[in-house]
Amino acid sequence: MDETLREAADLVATAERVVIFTGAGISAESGVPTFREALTGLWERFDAAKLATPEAFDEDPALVWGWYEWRRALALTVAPNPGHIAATEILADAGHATLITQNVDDLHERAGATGVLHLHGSLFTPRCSACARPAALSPAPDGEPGRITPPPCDRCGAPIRPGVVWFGEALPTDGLEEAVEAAANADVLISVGTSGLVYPAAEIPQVTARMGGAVIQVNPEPTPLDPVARVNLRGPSAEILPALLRQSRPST
Ligand code: BJW
Ligand code: ZN
Repeated sequence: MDETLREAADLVATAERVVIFTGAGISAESGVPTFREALTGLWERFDAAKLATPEAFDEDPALVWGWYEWRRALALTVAPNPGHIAATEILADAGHATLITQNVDDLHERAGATGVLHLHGSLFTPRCSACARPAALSPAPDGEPGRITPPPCDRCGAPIRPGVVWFGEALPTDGLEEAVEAAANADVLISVGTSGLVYPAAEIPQVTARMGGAVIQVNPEPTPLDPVARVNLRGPSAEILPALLRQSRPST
């Protein structure tokens, strides 16, 4: 048996407080493109980092709204993969568990997770770009992505925007505080499928390590978190997380 998997499984099996911290990589095997890898479809023509900004929305709201509506439609057609399901089960086995995600899809919830902390918001909570009034979702668009004029706010008429956190915007204060506290108190934090480049979220595993907890990283590629992680499990999360779950449970 692989020694690094055994070491990670022992850490998980003996931990009282477990945090799982996820990024785009956990949804990759469900068919949701990540941010910093080869982009497909619409993503090929536009730089995700430039579209995910308030400046892009101000300059061309129909382009940005159309891109997010296309992503919402895509998120509705895909399903949680074995990585999402194993994450839910690993947390269900722990005495005290927290799931923190940077993802704006709802695949953790659809895999049965509850109380998920969404640090970068959600594709499913649009709001007014001026007065922040929550807006109703219209039916998701069919077919090819394209420009869609955002609907006006019921209250003030300003364009509706996606309920996500763009570059330069503050993360939700309550969610971030809860996430930092859970990371600080974690015996084990499992970081899954994140490049660790976007702050302040990238600080979360570092907090666990600084406070003496063990960080396990699941990623097919090296990241800046490698030297901080007690164990680096190289591979796709839809394979590694189910293996970690199996290995961390007492054999019958
Ligand atoms: C697999 C896999 C498989 C592939 N299995 N793994 C400190 C230093 C430097 C800069 C900053 C700093 N503090 C703040 C900043 C600025 C900025 C920032 O971090 N910039 C850096 C890029 C340089 N941060 C911000 O602006 C943040 N706001 C802020 O700081 O506000 C301050 C403020 C305070 C008070 C008032 C006002 C302001 C906000 C950041 C928001 C990020 N938003 C996005 C878009 C969300 C909406 C959307 O989805 O469109 O969030 S950007 C994008 O990156 C998205 C993601 O959640 C986030 C992280 O990406 P993630 O998840 O790591 O994905 P990838 O694609 O990068 O990596 C995928 C990984 O998966 C790879 O490693 C693969 O190998 C792996 N993988 N297949 C497992 N099968
Ligand atoms: Zn409004």
